[in-house]
Amino acid sequence: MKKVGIVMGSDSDLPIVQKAADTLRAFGVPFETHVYSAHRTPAEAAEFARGAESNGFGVLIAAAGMAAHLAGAIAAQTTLPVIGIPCQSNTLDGIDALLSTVQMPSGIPVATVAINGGANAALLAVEILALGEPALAEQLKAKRARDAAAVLEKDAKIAERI
Ligand code: RP5
Repeated sequence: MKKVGIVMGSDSDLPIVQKAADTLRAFGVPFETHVYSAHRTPAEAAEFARGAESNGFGVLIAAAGMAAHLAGAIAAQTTLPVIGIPCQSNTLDGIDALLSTVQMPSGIPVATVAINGGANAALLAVEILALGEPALAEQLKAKRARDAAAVLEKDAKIAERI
């Protein structure tokens, strides 16, 4: 199975990235995690992205906050699908990172998830890999069924709590 590459702009993004890593681990999807910044270590970030396809990656996830151009900078160096996670910072609540990540000019797409959306970034990566991995597709369907059952269980109990 192809790997998922997770790049974060700083180790301060780790709490968000951890949700992505936990989700990938739950699906048994292999992944690698790196700290490469688009502005502090641009050469390393670009080199990782340029070599990702030949190094066995199928999808890349890039998490960054503030003026978050990491996902776009990674996407510029590869035709692998890139998923951006805008990370919340103290000053603008993540709106800065959301707009920086989602507003890519035409030609270089970044599939942007919600602010701090680590779990959804991983689920989207699994969905992409599942196109060529029927067993993963079955796992995704099973998870949806479990999630739905959990909601219906809450529905059945909600009257007792009011
Ligand atoms: C971004 O700046 C990082 O992705 C992080 O979200 C933010 C702050 O980085 P640190 O100053 O905590 O290293 O590049």
